[in-house]
Amino acid sequence: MKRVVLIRHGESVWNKENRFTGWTDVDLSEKGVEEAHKAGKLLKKEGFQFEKAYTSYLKRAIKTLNVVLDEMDLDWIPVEKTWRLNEKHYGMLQGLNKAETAEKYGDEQVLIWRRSYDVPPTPLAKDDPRSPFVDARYKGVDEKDLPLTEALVHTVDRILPYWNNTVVPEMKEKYNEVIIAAHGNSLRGIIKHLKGISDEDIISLNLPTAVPYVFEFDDNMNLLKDYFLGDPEEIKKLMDAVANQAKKK
Ligand code: DG2
Repeated sequence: MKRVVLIRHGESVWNKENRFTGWTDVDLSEKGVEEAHKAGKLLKKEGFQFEKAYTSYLKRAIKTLNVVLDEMDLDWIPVEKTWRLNEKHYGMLQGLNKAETAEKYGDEQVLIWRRSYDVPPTPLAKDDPRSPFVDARYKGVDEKDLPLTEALVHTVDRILPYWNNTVVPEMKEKYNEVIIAAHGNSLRGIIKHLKGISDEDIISLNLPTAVPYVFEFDDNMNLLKDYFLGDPEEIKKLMDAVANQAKKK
């Protein structure tokens, strides 16, 4: 049996302030760091022994992963960072408060921007200071791959080549247990693919911060089952809170 654990980073400073983040590289809040410690302790208690970790180019995911691995005494394992695991690019919404945006444009429009499968927010200009085109970390990325906004479909399109050509072959060849530390929407994209969730049903999946989500596979990487680690009632409450973040006050 093979296991992949997906984990959204702990609460970020902008999650706390309820602002659209996307590719903005904000840090974890104090609570977010605590959540990462808690997740690491839980994974250790449950006996996970990761052999490799994958994460994004964004520090909220990287730092969460580091805390988790440290709690598990697994700081030494190989870690691969890729821009392909970055959060969905939120275009012109990046930096705006989610509830204020709902006041201005309405709950329904904001739900479309947050959760519709194929309607992206207005794109950033290429030379906007927030654009990946002016950020040194994306220098090695083919310009045609760099987004200025994304809907989930676009996020899935750039994650799947990484899942199919890197994670799956490495697991078939040499690893039984890996962890992927990433983001609410980039992980929703992977989950949609793994579970064959429809474009309509994916709208209602909301991932809480720093709750390990376990996927078990056979040796050929066919999915056997998936489950969250932790108290189901508590997790349900956290998921509902994420869903309600962008409603009018
Ligand atoms: C959040 C997700 O991403 O926000 O970009 O604002 O997981 O990196 O905190 P994360 C953002 P929603 O799509 O849930 O509004």
